Amino acid sequence: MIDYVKLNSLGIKKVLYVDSTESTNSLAKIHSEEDDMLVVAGHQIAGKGRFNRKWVSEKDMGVTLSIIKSFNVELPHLLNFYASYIVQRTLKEYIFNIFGTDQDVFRLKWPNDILLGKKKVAGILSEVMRINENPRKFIIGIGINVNQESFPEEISEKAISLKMHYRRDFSVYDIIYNLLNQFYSNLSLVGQTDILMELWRLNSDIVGKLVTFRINNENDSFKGKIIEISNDGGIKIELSDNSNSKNISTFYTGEISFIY
Ligand code: BT5
Repeated sequence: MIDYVKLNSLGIKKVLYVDSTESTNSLAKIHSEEDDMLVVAGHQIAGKGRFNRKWVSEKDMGVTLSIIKSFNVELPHLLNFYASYIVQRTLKEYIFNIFGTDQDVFRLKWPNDILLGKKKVAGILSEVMRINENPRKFIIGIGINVNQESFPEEISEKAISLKMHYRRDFSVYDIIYNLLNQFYSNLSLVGQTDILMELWRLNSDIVGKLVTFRINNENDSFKGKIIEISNDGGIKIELSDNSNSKNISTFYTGEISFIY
């Protein structure tokens, strides 16, 4: 059960729990006048990913929540890096506290995926409500696969849950509490881009990797090597174009797939 008093003590002012909704981000938008409000669902029937993609989850088997919060930030997309770092740190520490080991299996993948081994265990969808105002109101949607035992065929190669990896159940509510505790305890990082991005890089281990890069939902893709994740969140890729000259491009949006 959600312990509202415990959540209040962290800084959350309001909590809305629903058994089922289309998407917690969509529900949170209706409440976007609120600040420090948490919207949690037992089930999402139309969970959203980026670029109109879907987030698939089974009822009560994972974390599906959105945090409504104002931030005074120059680069709104850095909130994605904050949220993904917080999710990875939560999972790492939560698992370490249970097993005393194994926390290195959680890694960050640009721009905002959390991997368990080579597969995705959590994702972030943060949306800005009024882009031209500052502080801006953000809706930070977080999905974590906890006790789900399988995924639909189209994503079974790339999705994983804690249960599929550790072969036991975990408490979704403990994870939600730990997540919000980390989220509210580390807010100073949002104003310290250099430190945030250094922590993000340290927990990502993607520099030097060979990848296929695709810009959003476009069909075109190309291969290259990751050179750097810069402090503004951009990814620098050296494109493999068969010429001897170095062709390095920076991208701020898109998707990478590792070539193993
Ligand atoms: C994301 O998008 O990873 C953002 C996911 C955010 C979900 C949360 S849940 C609470 C809140 N309310 C919402 O409606 N959304 C947020 P993206 O990087 O675009 O990845 C989406 C892709 O991941 C899909 O196209 C699938 O390939 C894959 N996918 C879908 N469901 C998945 C799952 N449960 N686990 C791992 N991968 C999944």
